[in-house]
Amino acid sequence: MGLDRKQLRLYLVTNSDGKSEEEFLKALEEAIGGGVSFVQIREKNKTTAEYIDLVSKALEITRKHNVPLVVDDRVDVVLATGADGVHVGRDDMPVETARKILGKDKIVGATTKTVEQALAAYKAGADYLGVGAIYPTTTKVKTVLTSTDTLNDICNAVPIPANAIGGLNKDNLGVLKGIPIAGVCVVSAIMKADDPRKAAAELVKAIEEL
Ligand code: TZP
Ligand code: MG
Repeated sequence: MGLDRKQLRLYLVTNSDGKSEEEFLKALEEAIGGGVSFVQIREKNKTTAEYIDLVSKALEITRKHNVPLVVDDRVDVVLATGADGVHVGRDDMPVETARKILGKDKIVGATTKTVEQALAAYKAGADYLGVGAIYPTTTKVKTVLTSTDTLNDICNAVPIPANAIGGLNKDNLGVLKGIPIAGVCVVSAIMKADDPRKAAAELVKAIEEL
């Protein structure tokens, strides 16, 4: 599946902790209704069977709305469910290996924190990059900050699209102004919102104003 840069504009990384399956799937569909254009399912506390089940159900929603869905880290879950691709972090499967296993038609995204890592991920076959954390985040305990200067350098160094991630919300995107990102990735700003549809719509507006 070819990835269009525009699809990365509002990228939701999910976290179903604290939500029933029904609540989680409803939040996902509402968020897409509000403007989420790309979804990454990221679960750290599920068994493989539970993970496959949740991704299969999430795919029914994302397919209906024509939104790509990738799975954090788990190439096996992508193969089992037919999801659109995988997102690999620094300690996950190497991009080259994920690309080899999934083939050219699946999406492979990678987290990078330096220009060197970004160039390596691009050469290894990544379709897009996630860069951060821009701000401190409570979602991921083990992460280091990436400066907006580095984000800008990465965007200019690689021909593939790059997104900003980490502690971002509708009120603090100003630091990204002028940086040629494809979009913004969020977890809490949508997953912890009382109204995920409204939260997504407000984020889209803030991104458009950049
Ligand atoms: N990678 C870098 S920061 C982050 C990930 C997965 C978490 C971002 O979560 P939030 O809640 O949007 O700060
Ligand atoms: Mg990961």
